[in-house]
Amino acid sequence: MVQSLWNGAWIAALATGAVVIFLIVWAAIFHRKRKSSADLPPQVRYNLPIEMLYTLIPLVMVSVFFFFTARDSQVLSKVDGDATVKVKVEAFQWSWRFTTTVNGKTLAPVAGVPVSDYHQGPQLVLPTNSKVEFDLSTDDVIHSFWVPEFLFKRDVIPGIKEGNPGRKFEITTLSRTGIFAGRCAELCGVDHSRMLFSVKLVGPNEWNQYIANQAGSAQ
Ligand SMILES: [Cu+2]
Repeated sequence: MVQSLWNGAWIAALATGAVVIFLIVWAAIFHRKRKSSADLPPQVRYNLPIEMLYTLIPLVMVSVFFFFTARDSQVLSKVDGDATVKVKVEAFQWSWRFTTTVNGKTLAPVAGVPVSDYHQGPQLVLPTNSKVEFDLSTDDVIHSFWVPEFLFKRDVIPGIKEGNPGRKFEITTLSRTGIFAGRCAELCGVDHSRMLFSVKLVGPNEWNQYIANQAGSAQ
């Protein structure tokens, strides 16, 4: 859904750009000042049909952009609250703390320090093909939770109380195993660029093993 919204926006923007560039070039070539006459061409003012046209066309274009963005963001930001895996993401200057709860059982938190390579940052382990709920919070400044591979990013804003739906989002499309880079996408201070982490997506066997290990170390 994110990919097709992105593609659609680019196609619409390129089409708009092509029309605008065509009009500029056409006006520059066919309506340039000609040597033969020194007079100004007829000056048109208050042409109502033309003014209505160039008010209406941008309005229609903005409405189309708005419609598709609003329609998709409503679906993408919907939180059902019934995810079996819930992750509490706490952002701070300058790293992250991840606390995962699986079927009501909370695992040992994973916290990091500023690093220059995302492999060295805190690692969030998640199962593939499950619904995962994220709850984002920060006690200092605005950060932004971003895993580029998710095609999704959400600002982490201080002062938003627990239980506020604006802190939460769900992802159901984590289908591929692997280790994916994550970062902070909101300039948050001197070590902002080192606020790196990784997400490791694992299959069911490895996931069960991970839960068993983490539950043990939490006790
Ligand atoms: Cu940050």
